[in-house]
Amino acid sequence: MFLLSTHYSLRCSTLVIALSAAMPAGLYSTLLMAVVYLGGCTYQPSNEQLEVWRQEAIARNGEMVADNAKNTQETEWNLAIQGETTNGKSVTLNWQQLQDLATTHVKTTDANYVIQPNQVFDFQGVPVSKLLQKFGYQPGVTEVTFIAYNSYQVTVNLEDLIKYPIILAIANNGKPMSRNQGGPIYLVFPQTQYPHMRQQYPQSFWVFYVSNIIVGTEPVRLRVGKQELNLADLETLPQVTISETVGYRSGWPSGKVKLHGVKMRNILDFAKVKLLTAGEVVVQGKRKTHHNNLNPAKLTSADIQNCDILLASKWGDNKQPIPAKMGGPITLAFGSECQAQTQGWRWVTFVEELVIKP
Ligand SMILES: Nc1nc2c(c(=O)[nH]1)N[C@H]1C(S)=C(S)[C@@H](COP(=O)(O)O)O[C@H]1N2
Ligand SMILES: [Mo]
Repeated sequence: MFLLSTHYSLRCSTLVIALSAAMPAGLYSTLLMAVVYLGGCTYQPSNEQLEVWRQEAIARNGEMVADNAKNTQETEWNLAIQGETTNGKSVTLNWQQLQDLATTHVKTTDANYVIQPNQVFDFQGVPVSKLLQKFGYQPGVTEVTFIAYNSYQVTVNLEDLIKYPIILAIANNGKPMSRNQGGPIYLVFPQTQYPHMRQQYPQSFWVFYVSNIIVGTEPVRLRVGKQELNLADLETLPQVTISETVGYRSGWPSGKVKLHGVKMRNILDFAKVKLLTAGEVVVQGKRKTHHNNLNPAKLTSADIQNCDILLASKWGDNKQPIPAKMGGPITLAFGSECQAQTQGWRWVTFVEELVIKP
């Protein structure tokens, strides 16, 4: 169990929601603790506010319980390795293959176990270095991005992954890890053996339920219905630049950012997709990490005609490619003239496919 990280206790007003989101299950004990902790805050939320948070927490918890019920079987869990591997192809390791590779033990404290921060656990798993050796990496790759089932992502230096036994743990003290321990696959850093890792890779780097590993950044590739477009295809289309405050979850600067890409309607024209008035396009990111998407990016044919909806592949003043660290190579972006309509739409990262519902 991961209880009350210290930084949550500092953020009184967000405590209840933060805790409920933090815990895959066990809502009521969570709420109880949260309420106890609120006593120590200077700001006292009203009963109405608490009730709103409670309802939000219950809704969120219900979703997570439903998700867990769907996916508790470890035999269904696999790990995709994608991006700039030696042959550039993605591979998916199934649970059996992962188990066979998971022969390394790392004895370390757990950055997330704040009740007894000095307790040492015996984590067993696959060293990321072993995967990098097995599947290779292309020259110039400097980082690897780990993506979780809940869309959370972190990026780690390739050099550190090669140098240190940073592992994808699948067992703790001889037992598979449950969801509320971060299982079935938990990114673990050997911070007991290498204490400098505590500062470099604190709690936020310990990713629960890892589902994808991206070596460097994937090439630009977009499925549109049954077709596949590449960078050269997209470069034949009119290039558009917007300057917006982005809605991506992590890795982007705050304030206005320039995004460069092509308009959704031009992509559909290029792919000769004809949408009827009632037609829809669903913008699909990485499938596994899509499960908890509250606002699927479903675009209607009117949205696509009337709005500047972009698939971006470059950003900033010097038009740099969007790295995996920022959810690239392709992200969904909305121009502000559609702000009213785009409220609630999701700025999808790692866009892989446009699912057409003509
Ligand atoms: N899969 C996943 N791993 C994650 C997170 C997350 O939201 N999803 N949050 C990170 C952060 S910011 C922290 S502080 C620790 C503890 O998160 P928790 O308090 O949500 O349990 O887990 C890290 N690993
Ligand atoms: Mo965190």
